[in-house]
Amino acid sequence: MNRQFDFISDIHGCAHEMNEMLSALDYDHSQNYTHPGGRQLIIVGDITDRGPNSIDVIRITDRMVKNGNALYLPGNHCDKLYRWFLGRPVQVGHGLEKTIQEWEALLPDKQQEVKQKFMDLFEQAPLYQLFDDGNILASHGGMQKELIGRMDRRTRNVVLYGPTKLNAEREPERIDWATSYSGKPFVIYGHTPVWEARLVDRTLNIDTGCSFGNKLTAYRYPENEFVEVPSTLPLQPDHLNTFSR
Ligand SMILES: [Mn+2]
Repeated sequence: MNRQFDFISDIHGCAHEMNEMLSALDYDHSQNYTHPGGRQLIIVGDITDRGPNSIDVIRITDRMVKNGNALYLPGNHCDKLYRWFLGRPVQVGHGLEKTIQEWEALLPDKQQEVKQKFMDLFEQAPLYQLFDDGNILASHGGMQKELIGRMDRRTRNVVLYGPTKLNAEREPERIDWATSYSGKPFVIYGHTPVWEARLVDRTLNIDTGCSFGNKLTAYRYPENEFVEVPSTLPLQPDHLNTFSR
């Protein structure tokens, strides 16, 4: 029998809502978050930044991945935190400052432990993942037909940042790629916060802006069901995108 999955994305330091979601989905907190039905949680990137408890989200993710109860995929915020841990020059903003602040407040041995957990998670994560004999594909920023099966630099950029085009200033700008996606797998992604999970043709955006005060959404496969947990953070409507379809 094929395994059953629960996809969530863009937890962004919202450990409280993540725990609520795990309870709602019946993952057992006392058993390393094992699901009694053998389900697996698929975390589609951006586990840290903006929210109040990024360190806890790293710990829970690490524990679930180590016990086989979750698969973690990277997002652009994860990539930035990874590069910061490596000591590379990164612009600290867009919520990364909160994660750093939380991490710096830890005792040195805890700092080392959390850093190691996160680095291991990031280094061992696949860029994106196919499920159910290639019927489903999960990728943080989205996907394009011609990139499926590839692991090169361009694919990495699309996975982390979503498909972009160069604007008049020759800077990359996000495009609404979902309306023209023509690949075979059904793509589950996040990265662009929306008010409600957004289904367009064979694409599903499940980033419902928990860190911006909206909600955390899980998509259950193959049941094709949604489970939602309201955010406890103040609502920031300006950060939630509205699309015409
Ligand atoms: Mn993102």
